[in-house]
Amino acid sequence: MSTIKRRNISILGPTEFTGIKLKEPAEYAAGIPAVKVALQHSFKEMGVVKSLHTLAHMNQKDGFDCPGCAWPDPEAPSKLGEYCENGAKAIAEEATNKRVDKSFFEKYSVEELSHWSDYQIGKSGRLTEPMILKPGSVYYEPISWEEAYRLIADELHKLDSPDEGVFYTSGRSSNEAAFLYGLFIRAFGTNNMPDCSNMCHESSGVGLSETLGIGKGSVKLEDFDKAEVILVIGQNPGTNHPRMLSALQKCKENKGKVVSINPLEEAGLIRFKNPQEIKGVLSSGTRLTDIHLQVKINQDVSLLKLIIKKLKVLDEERGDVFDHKFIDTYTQGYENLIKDVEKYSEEELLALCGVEESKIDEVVELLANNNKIIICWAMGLTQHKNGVDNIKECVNLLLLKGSLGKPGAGTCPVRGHSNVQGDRTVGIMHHVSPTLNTAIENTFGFTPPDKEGLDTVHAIEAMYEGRAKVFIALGGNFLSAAADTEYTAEALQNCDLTVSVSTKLNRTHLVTGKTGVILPTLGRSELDSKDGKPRYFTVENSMGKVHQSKGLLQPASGSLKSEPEIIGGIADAYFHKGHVVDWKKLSEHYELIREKIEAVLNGFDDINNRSKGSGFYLPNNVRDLDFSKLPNGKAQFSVCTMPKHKIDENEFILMTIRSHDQFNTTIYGLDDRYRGIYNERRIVLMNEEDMKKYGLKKLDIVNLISNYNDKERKAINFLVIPYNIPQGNLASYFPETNVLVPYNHFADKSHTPISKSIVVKIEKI
Ligand SMILES: Nc1nc2c(c(=O)[nH]1)N[C@H]1C(S)=C(S)[C@@H](COP(=O)(O)OP(=O)(O)OC[C@H]3O[C@@H](n4cnc5c(=O)[nH]c(N)nc54)[C@H](O)[C@@H]3O)O[C@H]1N2
Ligand SMILES: Nc1nc2c(c(=O)[nH]1)N[C@H]1C(S)=C(S)[C@@H](COP(=O)(O)OP(=O)(O)OC[C@H]3O[C@@H](n4cnc5c(=O)[nH]c(N)nc54)[C@H](O)[C@@H]3O)O[C@H]1N2
Ligand SMILES: [Mo]
Repeated sequence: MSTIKRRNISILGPTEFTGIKLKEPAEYAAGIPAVKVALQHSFKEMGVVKSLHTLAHMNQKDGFDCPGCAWPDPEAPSKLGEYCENGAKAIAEEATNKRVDKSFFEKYSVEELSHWSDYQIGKSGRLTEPMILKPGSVYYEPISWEEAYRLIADELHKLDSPDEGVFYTSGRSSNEAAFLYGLFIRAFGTNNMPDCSNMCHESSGVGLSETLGIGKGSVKLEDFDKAEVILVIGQNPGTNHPRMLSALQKCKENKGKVVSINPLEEAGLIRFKNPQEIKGVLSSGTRLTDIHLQVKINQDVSLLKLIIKKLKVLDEERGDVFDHKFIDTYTQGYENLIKDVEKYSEEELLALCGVEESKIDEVVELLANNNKIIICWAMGLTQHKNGVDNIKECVNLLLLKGSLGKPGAGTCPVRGHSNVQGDRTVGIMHHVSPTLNTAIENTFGFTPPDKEGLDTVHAIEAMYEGRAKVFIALGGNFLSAAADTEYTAEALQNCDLTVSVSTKLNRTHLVTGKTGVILPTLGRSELDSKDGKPRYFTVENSMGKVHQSKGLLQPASGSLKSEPEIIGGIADAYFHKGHVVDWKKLSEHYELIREKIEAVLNGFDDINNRSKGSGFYLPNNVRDLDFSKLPNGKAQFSVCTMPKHKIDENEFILMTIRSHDQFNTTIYGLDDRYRGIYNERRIVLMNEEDMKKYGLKKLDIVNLISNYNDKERKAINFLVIPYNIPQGNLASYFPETNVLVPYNHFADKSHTPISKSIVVKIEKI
């Protein structure tokens, strides 16, 4: 161990309150307030002219893809602009006129900055030039690109094995950047490619692959127009995927029904006033949710088992409730599934899920009478110990109804980051794929490693234990996004070198290895050109469509480089030109990268031409009802486990969720407008009966404490807010509560941290 003094960094930042104001939760999403807030954020960060110019090009065919969520664009985007309030905030955050430059870093030490809140850190502006934090120093100083590449290459050469390197990816990187990054990491010799997906939809990927043979959803946007029933489970689209509300609205206009399954009655799912339609703004809007099932946290499997059980009874009476022809032709495991649901009594399932039976019966009736069914879900299902089984139980329901491979029906895991799905498709993956390795070897002439790599939770453990020493991140904010903040901080600080390729300053830049490097990169919205010629890159949306994205704004600084160029620079410095791949050439010519993507991966034929315009869909075996890669060539029914929580008398289950004013760890503002919470993030939502039971009043201050394997973790200073949430359940925001999530408790098979079901005690101050 070195003798260099550790920096005195505040890992969690300030815990003071910011001045809460409470109102009633909203009764509708979007409408005029959304337009107003979108423009307020945009004007504040970019000024009026730049705002209007920028927003007009977002999600248009010749423009750039929204850097927010991965919801697809309609074929004919609205003339009023195809973006939402939170997309406008995402772009305002990136296209801000504020700068974090050399003088900023001369003024503030990392120790000082670590006492700022994430909100203040994020609002400082865009990074402008490469910076280095030298061992023992507390001030970042400028470093040239060439020196930075050389330093990184030297540290990589010093490692005893390539497996001592960890290469993280967040989901905003383009297909071209991610492909090149994955290629370099494999050429370097490791599969240590943790990515944000490990903390996000990994449970969906595993659950869907094992049952249907593809880790992606099967629906297309137009299926929403045709669906008879849409179940939205464990997802808050009003905040996190606002453009999905227009798709739900279309379903409603076509007489479809929307069911939401959520411990909270999220305002965004109640009623929607479409800001892109005059009638949407002026009228009372469209009622979206027909039936809301207020399930207890992590009891979706018991609720779904109960629904399946009740459907079975009806099927015995009517004979046509399940699609027996579909079941016989395409599936395997029906008898086991039925045997499994018969093990449980209706009463016990009802008590576990905590939902009113009459409402469940209404949903059962809807499902019995219709078979164009879509199930949408997000983090409310994936971030639990039984996250994979949550997904598989949804697949069970769709298989019983034959609701796959037909218009208006299918699976819809709603992705998070705007290109998280694409990054995985083009090779960001810690598992070994023999097919991919062979294709890389045939195309490039080197042999990729065949040892399994580390995912996010195991990479943290390896860094903590000194088995990994260099951490490189292509985007993201690893410290604040990952579980167990203090443990993760220790892990990063144990590294010899941590490198972040970033657009904006965040806490991971402050909690570094002995040496820390920041490499500033172009954002989505910015003009990326080479020799005066604009370049474009491609992304894949939540529904498997690949299309181009072309920035147009003047870059935040003349010193920024694109992500592919940065990867090429590191690779070139590492290999000293002594490698079969011409990294520099490849990294500068995105059309060459695309040609290689086409050569290595299935479904990208003629990508250079087909990605222009509205793009093309990648192959999807579920759409074609082709299950040939699965056992016996059949889609698989699954017997799903029920969650087991050991909860003492005075313990609760806590879900860590997003407010309306954040994008993951980027805090846009301090309001959660739809939930009626203003100017404060340190809050915990609690049922009024529970408050009475524990003698708590509105705005009392409490600490939240988790205890796993005899290790107590504490998050301090939260204001109690009475809320319509099931008894025994709590909700609070991430990243503030990430300190409570134990790094070594995660979903079976997918290893996604249990961020939505943390057992906690409350301590009144
Ligand atoms: N504006 C904005 N957009 C975003 C993001 C953002 O932070 N801000 N993040 C992006 C990313 S990376 C992602 S992954 C997505 C996240 O999108 P969401 O998954 O919608 O985000 P969360 O806030 O985590 O919300 C989870 C929802 O699940 C519910 N829930 C929690 N536990 C359970 C449960 O056990 N059962 C059920 N049925 N419901 C439960 C919560 O009440 C909440 O409504 O959004 C993407 N889009
Ligand atoms: N407790 C709890 N923890 C969670 C979750 C939860 O629900 N609860 N959700 C999890 C989920 S779903 C996810 S996806 C992860 C998110 O984990 P991450 O993806 O690691 O985190 P973000 O906050 O999205 O990363 C934001 C940073 O990305 C950088 N950035 C933005 N745009 C670009 C770009 O174009 N290029 C580059 N190179 N950098 C860019 C900026 O510097 C910004 O500060 O968090 C997970 N953590
Ligand atoms: Mo995510």
